[in-house]
Amino acid sequence: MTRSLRSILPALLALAFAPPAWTPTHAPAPTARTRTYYLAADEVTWDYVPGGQDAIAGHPYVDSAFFAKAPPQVVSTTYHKVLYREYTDSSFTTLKPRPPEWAHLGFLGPVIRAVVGDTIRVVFRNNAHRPYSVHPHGVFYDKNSEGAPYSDGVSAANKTGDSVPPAATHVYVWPVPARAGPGPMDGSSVMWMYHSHVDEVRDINSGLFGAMIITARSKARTDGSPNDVDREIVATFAQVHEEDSWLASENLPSPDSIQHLQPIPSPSERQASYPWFVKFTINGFTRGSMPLSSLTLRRGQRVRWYLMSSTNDFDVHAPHWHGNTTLIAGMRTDVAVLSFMGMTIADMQPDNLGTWLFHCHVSFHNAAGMAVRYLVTP
Ligand SMILES: [Cu+2]
Repeated sequence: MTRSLRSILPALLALAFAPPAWTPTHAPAPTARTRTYYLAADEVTWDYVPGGQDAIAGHPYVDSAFFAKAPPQVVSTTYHKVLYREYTDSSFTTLKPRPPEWAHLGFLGPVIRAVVGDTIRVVFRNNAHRPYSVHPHGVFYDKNSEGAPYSDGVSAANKTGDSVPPAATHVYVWPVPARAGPGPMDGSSVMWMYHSHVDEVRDINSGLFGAMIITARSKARTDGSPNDVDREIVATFAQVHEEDSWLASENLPSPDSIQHLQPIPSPSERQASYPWFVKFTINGFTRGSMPLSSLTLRRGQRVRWYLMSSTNDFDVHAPHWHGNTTLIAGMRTDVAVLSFMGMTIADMQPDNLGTWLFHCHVSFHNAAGMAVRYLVTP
């Protein structure tokens, strides 16, 4: 063997026994791109208790359980609402089917997903009868993509996204910088909400809100989902005030009958007269009406729960899982804390088989139906 061959032999051997250069040790992080979503505000009917069963108690649904001091009343569970719905393209003719793993989203808009470094583009069509918008939390936006009208020194022509009239379309552009992605103490993904903000309270009570999930680039699959999570769930704890919806006049009975339903005889009985048209929901489901099939997990799965709340008085919640525990910011718990429009992430690896309660631990929220069930299978 020549001296020169001897000198390069170790390198040759290393090459011969090294894994091929193209063998990936991890799936490569996806390259940055623009992710376009076609989102419409549609007026649709939503039933808070499809099937009419109180799945928690195991008997037909009765709306009066919380209002024990008031005489039993029949209050409709069905309301005309304005919801964000996803379409396949800019023609807004074909609804994008919601995949089974997101069936639990209920009345929420679709999950908008992106990876740090991407740009989100939301083509928003207002199919409803008054102006609405899409206001995102967390991601970067200029004034034309903020979706919230207020006095900010910007001309109306340069902030047309603040209030999109009926039948109009607006394109929101939201870059996703590092500060919109996971922070030092976060896991591989974070959640932000998006909602209409022309009249924040009435728009949200009408139904216009949803969730965005942003994944760290080094932890993202090609579809943008976090590669160390097997199952993602979004759960919004919302006390929906139907009397504050823009569609209240067509949903609610006449003022006379509302008065009949809400006697306010004295301050001491105020709790008993709490408005009848408030729905205590998780994703628009109340008293266990979220189908169990939509919240079915497997033992050992790495499950990420993205929790958020809504904007009304008393929209402070204590999501509690029976049967399994979670990690929130690295700390073990089975009760999360949500303040108004709060967002929290809990990671669970279920080890306990069976059907389990998932409910708000605020006593009157729980009593009024803010509860669903989840199933852990082998
Ligand atoms: Cu609650």
